[in-house]
Amino acid sequence: MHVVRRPGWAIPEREVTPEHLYLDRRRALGWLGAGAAAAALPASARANELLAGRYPAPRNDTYEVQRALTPEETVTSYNNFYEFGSSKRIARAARALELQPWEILIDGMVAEEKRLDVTELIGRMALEERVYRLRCVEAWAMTIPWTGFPMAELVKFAAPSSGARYVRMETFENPRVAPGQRQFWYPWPYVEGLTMAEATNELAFLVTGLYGRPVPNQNGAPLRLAVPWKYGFKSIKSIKRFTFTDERPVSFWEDLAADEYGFWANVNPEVPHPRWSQATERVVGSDERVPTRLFNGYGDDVAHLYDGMEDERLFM
Ligand SMILES: Nc1nc2c(c(=O)[nH]1)N[C@H]1C(S)=C(S)[C@@H](COP(=O)(O)O)O[C@H]1N2
Ligand SMILES: [Mo]
Repeated sequence: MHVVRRPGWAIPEREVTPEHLYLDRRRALGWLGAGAAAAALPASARANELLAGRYPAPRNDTYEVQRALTPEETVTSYNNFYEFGSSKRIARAARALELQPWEILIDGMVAEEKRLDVTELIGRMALEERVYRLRCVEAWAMTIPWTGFPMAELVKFAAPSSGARYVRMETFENPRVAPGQRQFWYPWPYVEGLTMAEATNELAFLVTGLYGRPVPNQNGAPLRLAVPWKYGFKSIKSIKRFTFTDERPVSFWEDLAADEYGFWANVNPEVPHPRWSQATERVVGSDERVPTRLFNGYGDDVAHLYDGMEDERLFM
């Protein structure tokens, strides 16, 4: 049982778009009972079918937010995924990503290196739904019902040694299917990292689904991160590898432009990006602009992680 707390950013569930609005639509799409037809589908669709039996997962109400849900159509058609291009309209290109097989490697400072298919990894985990806000460093925001499992469970499964201080995550690398990866001036593969304290904080979530079904390719299938108190670029998509290390990882964007995108990247309205203000954010799918919140509104859960770290560039 989850203890339901009501932190500052929480509101009663009825103020969030009611679940039945999208459950009904999903039923209307008839995706359930598609198992028999699965054999005729391409491999990527078949992998999704295998996992579809796990959905919808029970909602964990601890993480309600003060925003209406962003419409599913918007969440799945306005994306950042540079492997498939630098525009927001990469959903079609991302269909080329093959999800089966999808081997996950867990290595570095661990008791034993592990290689297993993502379906097996997800199969070991209890899935739940959480509604999180997503704040891109470009000053737009969404509110998304993710399905997944706490990153702390992945850490437990990995059994890192006591010397491990960071977890480094890496996206797939396959320029054959991802045209962006043919652009040699980017430091592929996409890399991100968290401290062990961040990775085991209860908010850090490994995403397998969205709106009650397997996460679509463009949103980071089959496994992506959601760390809602940080700018969106920290929430790495389509992860292949988790490496436990005592060295701070250099992330993709930090490697490209360290003055603009740092390791910590915690959301803060008072620390502007060098080229624009972070004071407000555009709510994608509406005409609204709203004030940005410190730690994207999740400070009660994470501010303590940064006590005594005033010398670090925590908000960029
Ligand atoms: N591998 C990979 N992960 C990525 C990105 C990317 O380009 N490649 N973009 C990041 C950025 S900048 C954001 S805002 C979010 C967007 O997630 P969404 O498209 O699901 O909203 O994914 C993040 N994860
Ligand atoms: Mo972003």
